[in-house]
Amino acid sequence: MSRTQRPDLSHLWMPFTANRQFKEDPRLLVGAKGMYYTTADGQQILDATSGLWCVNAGHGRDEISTAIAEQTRTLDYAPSFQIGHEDSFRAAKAVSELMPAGLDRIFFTNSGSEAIDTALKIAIAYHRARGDAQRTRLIGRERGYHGVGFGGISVGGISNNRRNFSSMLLPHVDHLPHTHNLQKNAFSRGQPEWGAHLADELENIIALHDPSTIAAVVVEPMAGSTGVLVPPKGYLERLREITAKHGILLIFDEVITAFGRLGYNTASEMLGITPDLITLAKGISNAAVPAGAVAVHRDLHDAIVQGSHSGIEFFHGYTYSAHPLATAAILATLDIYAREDLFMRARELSPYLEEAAHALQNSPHVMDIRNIGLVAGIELTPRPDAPGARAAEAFEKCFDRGVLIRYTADTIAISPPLIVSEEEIDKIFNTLAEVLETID
Ligand code: PXG
Repeated sequence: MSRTQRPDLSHLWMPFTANRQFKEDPRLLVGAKGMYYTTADGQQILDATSGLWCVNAGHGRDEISTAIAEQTRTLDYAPSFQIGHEDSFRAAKAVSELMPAGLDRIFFTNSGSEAIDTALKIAIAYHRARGDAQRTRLIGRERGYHGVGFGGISVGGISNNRRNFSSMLLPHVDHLPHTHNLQKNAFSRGQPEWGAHLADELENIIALHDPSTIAAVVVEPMAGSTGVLVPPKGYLERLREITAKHGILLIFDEVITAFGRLGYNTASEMLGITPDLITLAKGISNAAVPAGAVAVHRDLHDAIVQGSHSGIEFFHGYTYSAHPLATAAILATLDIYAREDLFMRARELSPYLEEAAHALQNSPHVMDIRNIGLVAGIELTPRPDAPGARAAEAFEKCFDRGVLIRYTADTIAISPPLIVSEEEIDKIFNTLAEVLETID
């Protein structure tokens, strides 16, 4: 099939995409380097979203490409069941070194969705291994996004993702209220002051179901894809206290927040709160190869692995768990993060990003701006008859002017690669400011 002609678009069913609309006016990428994508018609697009929150070291990193290319020549694939390859152990150690103390047992997956389902299973298996088999209830949060597996959508709190499947989600799941409140927290910089008490709702849910039935609570420290919801000061601390008090595991979904997005190894490190499990993906491999993982506290691991009589201790895993190309990409990626001190770079740039984002306060339609680390959310007032349409228009107009942004409903999310310069931050927000002036 010729690769010089425009491909036939009809066969691909695109994920989370308005397929009919897209195919009428497709935006096609053909290349990426550093901070920029190249489109099929030769336009350079500044990537203000790190792809989908994942290309933290910037695009087309030679060290990663070389590692992948060499790997595919020396050991293209190795099964991970009852046999191993050396780099899988090296990659697990390298990942564990970035995790909070104790979370140093790593289970590899291929995506964030798989990481979440794996973490939920580990939580259930842990309680069972300790003779607490009645602890099966899971608690997520409204507006949580934990991927698209049945486990992930069950604990997730996004109606659109759940609607078709509402009768067949995991049983015994409850949800905390989300923490978004514009009356109290509009235009907060960093963590909002108001809202720690929303964590107390967990006590009510626990009392309702009885603590002895609850296995785990799962939240994103910062909810990214549902509109950049920054945790109120003290909120996550309180979730940690309450879960610990009742013997309930706390899972942080750090698929977006880990690997420097907030200027630290993890949100957990940034906020000084240690959960029992952390889910990872995206930045773990700079997205060069699909990869994910769960970092598990060694006590959980030991309860399951040492606590088992003999044979396979945990009946779970993927053909591609610790795929050699993924572990090669992970090792090369983590090496770049360390060598270039990119997480510190993100931390140092975050006040600049905060200023640039909040400078949009008086632009048309802006009803909130929020930020943490190298992330900013700009929420627009929805058109009364067409929620989401304003942000969609901003997305298209920014793209036409050479900047890729992301939007969910009417919230625009900015999360550039950690190699972004101050000039590029200016370009992102100046473009957005110009575009907002043109939208009615
Ligand atoms: N957890 C979190 C917190 C995520 O953000 C997943 C799990 C699922 O990961 P996978 O690799 O299975 O997609 C995610 C994914 C967006 C956007 O527009 C965000 C995600 C995926 C696609 C789009 O913000 N996050």
